[in-house]
Amino acid sequence: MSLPVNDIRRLSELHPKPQHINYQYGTAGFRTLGKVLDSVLFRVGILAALRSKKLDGKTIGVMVTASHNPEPDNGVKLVDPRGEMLESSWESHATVLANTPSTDEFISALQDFVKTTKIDISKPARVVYARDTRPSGPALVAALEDGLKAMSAEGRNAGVTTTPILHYLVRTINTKGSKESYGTDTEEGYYTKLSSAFNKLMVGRPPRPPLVIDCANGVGALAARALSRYLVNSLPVELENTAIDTPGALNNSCGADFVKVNQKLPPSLTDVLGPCQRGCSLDGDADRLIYFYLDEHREFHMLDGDKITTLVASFIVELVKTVGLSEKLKVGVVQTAYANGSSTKYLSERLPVKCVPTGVKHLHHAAEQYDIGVYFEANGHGTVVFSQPAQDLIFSHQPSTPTQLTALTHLQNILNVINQTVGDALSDMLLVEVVLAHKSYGGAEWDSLYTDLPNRLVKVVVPDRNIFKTVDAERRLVSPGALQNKIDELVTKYSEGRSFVRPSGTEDVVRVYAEATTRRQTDDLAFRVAGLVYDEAGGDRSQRPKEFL
Ligand code: NG1
Ligand code: ZN
Repeated sequence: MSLPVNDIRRLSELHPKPQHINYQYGTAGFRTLGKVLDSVLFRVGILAALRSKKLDGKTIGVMVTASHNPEPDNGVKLVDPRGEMLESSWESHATVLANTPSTDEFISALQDFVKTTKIDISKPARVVYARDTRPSGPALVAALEDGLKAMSAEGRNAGVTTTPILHYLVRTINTKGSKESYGTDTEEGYYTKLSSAFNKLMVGRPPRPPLVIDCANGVGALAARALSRYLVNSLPVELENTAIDTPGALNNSCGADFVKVNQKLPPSLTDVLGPCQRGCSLDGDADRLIYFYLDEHREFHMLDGDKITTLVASFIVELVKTVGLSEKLKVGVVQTAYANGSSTKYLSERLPVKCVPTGVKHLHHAAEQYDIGVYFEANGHGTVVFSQPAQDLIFSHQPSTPTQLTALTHLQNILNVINQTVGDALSDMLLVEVVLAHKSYGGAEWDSLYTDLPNRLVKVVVPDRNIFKTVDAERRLVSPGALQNKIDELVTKYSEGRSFVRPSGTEDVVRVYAEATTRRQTDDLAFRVAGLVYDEAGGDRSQRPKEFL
């Protein structure tokens, strides 16, 4: 059997590739302005079908979203059968196929690809797809559906939903009826799985003051509302920034990225959040979560992905110890270079900690090397993964005391609250709430585990970010030239100074991170390094942003 070339040709003509645009499948799939993604979505539809055929008809996921990015942006990424990110070797195939200029060249690239990758076209193709609330979403989904149609793939439209729910659906569909069954393959199945485990964990805990959830005016608003119906007796919530139909509102002065980058409360919550009340922000597709609270002087305190890691990992370690399984279940943590130095210090004194390059796939894979791996990016994206033997042990172990039995039951329920496929703001939120309730912590007690070093993240626009090459989990540059030496020299002048530079995988910029002991020193270091980057990358000196000194 060969590719249905006629159908592909006919439908491809409806989705021509714009000239002069070079697409790249980056760490979060293809991501750029929604209005230039039509041809990409059509081609991704075809690629998803081929991926499914290659994997013997397993269901592949496609998510249409641009996450925390501005509303006019959109994007698309593929999800592999266990709910994890697309295998990296296929990322470059995706890039090649998206960039072939004409229908004829696209078809011949497809034919080469099918041959070299040894794809059996006669196999079935199954794809489940969803989108976030972006206005460009419906048209992009229609283009994706044309790609599926061209391949006669079986498509299941999961509608408007969060990225982590789509990942959950992919995993549940593919494990249905097997020993590794992960739940019911519906949104309702997701809410039921998470909430029933959560509700069991909250039995007997004192009532909690309401949690304010900033939904970023995105799809998280729909999911948080649906989930809250299952939490009436366990967790009172107040949903804010739920305007999913207001043009321009998505991620605008709200959401997890706004809070993390600006290190302040979304203005819309100023009159909502009371002193000592907990709040949290989701991002535009609800896979990132940042907590915060105001102290009694109404001063803002942020609890980011590093703080979540610390809270969650410590609690799991305690439970494992109480159950008496410390020898058999090793808990480890995975971070990136963006983790606050204080968090790395605190965690390394207690647990194995690994640093990997940015991008969920790196974190996820490293976490899978532990029996129980906790990973979070500082920006609030993360989860906990349990190896299959660890899960089997947790569900088969025979405790010898009532205390052990209680701890084991908690561990079993914790496992069901967690969305192991990918970072999931709502699942992570439930997990955090469980730990806070069990430890009787408010925001301040949680925050006091360690004190963040002041930090600053700056973007630098350069003519070509690809000249920036890094090593050592992105902590050191090997190109361009002597830039790393200059950074090293600068950093020594700052107490507890740390700074690194890497090209973004999702935006056409270079990112500069800096931390030091005071806010002033941190900002100074960040902007000086940004200035070095700008000069070294051939930026026009007269255009150099004034804050780069
Ligand atoms: P890039 O643009 O490669 O820095 C950003 C985030 C990543 C990850 C991806 C995917 C930072 C510094 N970087 O990547 O952590 O979340 O987006 O969305 O937060
Ligand atoms: Zn996101």
